[in-house]
Amino acid sequence: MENNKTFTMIKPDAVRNGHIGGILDQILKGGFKISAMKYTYLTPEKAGEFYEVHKERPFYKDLVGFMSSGPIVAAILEKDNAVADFRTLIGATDPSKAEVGTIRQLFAESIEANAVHGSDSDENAAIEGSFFFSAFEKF
Ligand code: DGI
Repeated sequence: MENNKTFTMIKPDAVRNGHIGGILDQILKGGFKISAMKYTYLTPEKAGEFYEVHKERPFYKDLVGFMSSGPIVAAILEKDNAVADFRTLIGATDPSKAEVGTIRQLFAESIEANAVHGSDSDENAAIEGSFFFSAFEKF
């Protein structure tokens, strides 16, 4: 499986707070190339499907509500070692624990409204990318 792609979303909090430009700037400065990108919206049904792996967790309902609360930016990013390097760039899930200078430390509000998503494996990066993009939308 290729290890040079990851999938990200700029979440509704970051879009609402005007951070699309700032986050894309950090992503590009971090050495990632944008292979696909769209400004879109997750319905509650689609958000529930995307986060299906968390459906037994206590925060699932709130997470689905939050992720469908406004527009998002979805993107496929390309770089060597993309999944691991992107998770380093975004920082810990809880922004109060994220390293200084990471995207979540700079732009996130809380553990739920944490500004960005980053895939956790090459396999999930491929699945998540295909959730949003068809073959002819990826470069
Ligand atoms: O891969 P991550 O996004 O860093 O984290 P994850 O896959 O463990 O969780 C997915 C999302 O679920 C995360 O970005 C925000 C939300 N989440 C995770 N843990 C908690 C949480 N939301 C709340 N309210 N409380 C949590 O403990």
